[in-house]
Amino acid sequence: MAMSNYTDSALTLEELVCKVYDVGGVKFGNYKLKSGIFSPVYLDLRVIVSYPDLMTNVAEFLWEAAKKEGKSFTCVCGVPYTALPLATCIAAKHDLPMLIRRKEAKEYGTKKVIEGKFCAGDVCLVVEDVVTSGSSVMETVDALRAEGLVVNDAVVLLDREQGGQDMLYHEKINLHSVCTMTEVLEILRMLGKLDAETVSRVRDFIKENKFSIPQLIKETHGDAHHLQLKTQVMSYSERITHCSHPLTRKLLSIMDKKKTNLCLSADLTSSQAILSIVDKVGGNVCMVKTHVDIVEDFSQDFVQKLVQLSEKHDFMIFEDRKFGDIGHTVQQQYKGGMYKIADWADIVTTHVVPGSGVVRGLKEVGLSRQRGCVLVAEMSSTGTLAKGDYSKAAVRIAHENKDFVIGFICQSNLTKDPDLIHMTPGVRLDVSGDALGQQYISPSSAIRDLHTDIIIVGRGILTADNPVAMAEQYQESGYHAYQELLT
Ligand code: S5P
Repeated sequence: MAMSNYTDSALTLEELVCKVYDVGGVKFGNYKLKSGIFSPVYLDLRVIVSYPDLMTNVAEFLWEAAKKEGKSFTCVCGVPYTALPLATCIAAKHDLPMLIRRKEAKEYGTKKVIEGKFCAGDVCLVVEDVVTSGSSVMETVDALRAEGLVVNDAVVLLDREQGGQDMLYHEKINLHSVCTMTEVLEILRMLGKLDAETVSRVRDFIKENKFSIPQLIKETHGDAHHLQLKTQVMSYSERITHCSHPLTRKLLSIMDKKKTNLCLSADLTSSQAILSIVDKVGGNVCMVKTHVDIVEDFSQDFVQKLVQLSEKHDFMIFEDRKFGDIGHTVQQQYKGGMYKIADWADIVTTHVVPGSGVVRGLKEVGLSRQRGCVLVAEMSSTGTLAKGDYSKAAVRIAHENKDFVIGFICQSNLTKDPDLIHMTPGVRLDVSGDALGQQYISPSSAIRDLHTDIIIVGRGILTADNPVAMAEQYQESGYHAYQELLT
């Protein structure tokens, strides 16, 4: 795993995890839990309070994780008790008013549950040490919301990856974590503090002890009627209110307004042919994806006309360049050469094979031009190597660069983070593949079963007898599957 540097913190993430481990905050063995089951890992992060240096470092990591997406908060509240000192450190260092939630309301005097000064509408960040099911975070969220505070975000030191993030997402809370159990295991293994067998035992335990959403809702709310699983999917318009990236917001608002989650992959070799089909189906799509390096008569005039069409029909332009070199090289490829991609493409794709430097390189060029990029986290082709740890690393890189990364090319739902859009190619109504390893699924299966956000369709439309009617069919099919998810 790459060494992560958090600029304002004195420690790297690896050093932080190592310190937490060294002071006994994470233990490996065989521990009986409250529920009676035995766990190969035990977390006791209360111990952190005995190490003031570590405590302030943990607080700083929490703050940076919460702020990474550029969010702002008017107050902070720790989940009692372990997170109280952590919230205090954040409040003191960043001059942010703090609130305290009482576990039980006072029997006398004011009977307040939330102590501290606040107004309805104040935006509160909830801080917690560990999230397992999400239920203790929700107790604090519910108490704050009951007082009229706005709570959309919670930050934890460690996500045990047992379903808490899904649960909180379901309750309209974005969970930010400094690290996940998988990352802790990777770091400790890398530092030689854990053997491979322990790592795999813990991984298996986590996998086998994941909570389902209905279980989590029961644990959080108790009441049987809450077991009715509410929709896990936000509508496009609802999601806009939960995301901060301007391009994500713009894309979702186009999808909402035009009732489409279809991206046309305009893989044609003549600029005239591309402009002609795009003008015809522009009303049916939210994005048009190009491969400009296959256009035989490419010119800047062509891309200018494409930009005009994007304004006429209100779609975003997505150049599927799939960068894959060191940061310095991709910068030249992005802004220079004959294509000058950064001048006209709202979004570009990149592989993450080179590591996060490729994204940082592109970002230096694209950020000031309000551009975004999409990481190829998984591929549709037979035998793809973009899977498992590679895909997980792509998700991590996305989270670390959310000012520029707006989503993934993928074949599954990789994160519940509303800012990150899932875009899935290999979508077709009528065939199961091609002679070169492309594999297809249907639009409804992509949206409904894979929980992807956008279907990318090329030949399914381009080679149809009536491409316009076919684009309408894909639009309808994809949008209908989205509506089904909402109901
Ligand atoms: O995994 C992938 C990633 C991409 S971006 N599989 C893909 O097929 N693509 C692209 O999506 C591919 O380069 C092509 O432009 C489009 C799929 O085209 P179709 O004709 O098979 O629908």
